[in-house]
This record gives sequence, structure tokens and C-alpha cells, in this order.
Amino acid sequence: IVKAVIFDLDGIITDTAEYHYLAWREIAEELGIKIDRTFNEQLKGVGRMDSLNRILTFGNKNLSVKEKDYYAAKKNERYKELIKGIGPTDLLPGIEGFLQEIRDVGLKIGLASASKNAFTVIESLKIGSYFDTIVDAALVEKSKPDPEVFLRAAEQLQVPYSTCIGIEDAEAGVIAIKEAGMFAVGIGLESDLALADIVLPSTELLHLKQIIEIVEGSFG
Ligand code: G16
Ligand code: MG
Repeated sequence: IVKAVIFDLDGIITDTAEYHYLAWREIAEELGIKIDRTFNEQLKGVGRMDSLNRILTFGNKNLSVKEKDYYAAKKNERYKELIKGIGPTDLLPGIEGFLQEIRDVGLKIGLASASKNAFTVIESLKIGSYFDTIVDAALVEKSKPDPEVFLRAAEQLQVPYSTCIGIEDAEAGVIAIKEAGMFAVGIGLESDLALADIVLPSTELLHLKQIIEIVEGSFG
């Protein structure tokens, strides 16, 4: 019954969260707001403008729409500079093997990312050939936890939503997968990802056969 696996990008395929964090920290500092890695957890999987809004709320600061556009664009310029050096060695452990396992059994592979830089990152990691579709923030209206990005990916792959497995590291992403009617695999802490159907502590533990057995066990 499983026909496709749909991946989140940041935190699942590669750890771009660190670069998002470094770029946001600089922008926040310019605005007189101090953010740390603990606060950054709240920005994972959250779109660019939503991230800026959360930082502003955290720092008790108001900006005009024009100013927000300016800082969001500046953050992106900084982020793009920081990710210039990424390559295949930046793939998270086990990911390439897992992609190959999915390919080998003939399931489809999709990407559902909140990032407008998703294509560039996938290209830099040299894994573009594994993906049957890439849906990024430029192609959807609503960001996670809205299911739109996962629904679009399944539509592009031409498979029913209920035959998809979604893989996510962020709570907003897991909610999006469940709202899409898909089986959710969470990577991280059980306490952060309570809504996922299964939670694994690391991408290294992703094995297709095992996951499919659980999916078929729970969905009959
Ligand atoms: C990623 C990151 C978020 C980031 C968002 C937007 O989402 O997790 O921290 O704010 O993309 O990125 P950009 O500014 O590049 O458009 P995902 O869904 O890949 O985890
Ligand atoms: Mg993520």
C-alpha cells in the first residue's frame, strides 16, 4: 500500500538549520535582539517571514512591512553565502543509503520543503536524481503546519495521500504530514514529536523494510 516517501529537507536530508540560525542571529543582532540555539528550535521548519515575525515577537519589536521585507531579504543573502560551501559530505547519516533503498523497490520520492532554497541545496548535495518531485515554498501558499506542501508533493507524484510516508524533524512538519492523511516518521525526540506515528532518534536508523512493516501493521 505504500507508494511514495516524501522528505523534509532541513534536519532530515542535511542540517541547514545551523546556517539558518547563524544568518538569523546576525539579523536579530542588527535589530537589537539576542537569539540563541534554544530559541532557534522554534524556527525549524517555519517559513522565512514567519521566522522573522517570531524573532520580532520574541524581541518585542515592531517593523513595517517594508522593513520586514528588507530584513528577510538580507537574511536570505547571508544564508545563501553560508550554504555556498555545502556538498555531498553534508548529507545526514544514512540518507543516501535510504534513498537508494526506496529507489531499489520502485517507490516514488518527493521533497516537501518550507525553504525557497530547496532546489539549490538538493543540487549542491548532488542527490537531485533521486527525486521524482521537489515542492518548495515558492510553489505553495501556506506553510507548515498546513499540509499543503505535502499534498502538492503527493499530487505531483500521482499517488493517493494515504499511500505516502512523510519524514520530518519539526513539530510543525509532523502536524502537516498528519493533516495530509499520511504516515508520519519523526526524527528527533519523542517528547517533541508526539504526533508522529513513529519516532527515531537519528536518520541513521531509517530503514525502509522496517518502516513499511509498521505502516502495514497499523493501517492493515
Ligand atoms: C526550512 C527551515 C526553516 C527555514 C525555512 C525557509 O524548512 O527549517 O528554518 O526558515 O526552510 O527557508 P528559506 O528562507 O530558505 O526559504 P524545511 O521545511 O526544509 O525544514
Ligand atoms: Mg525540517
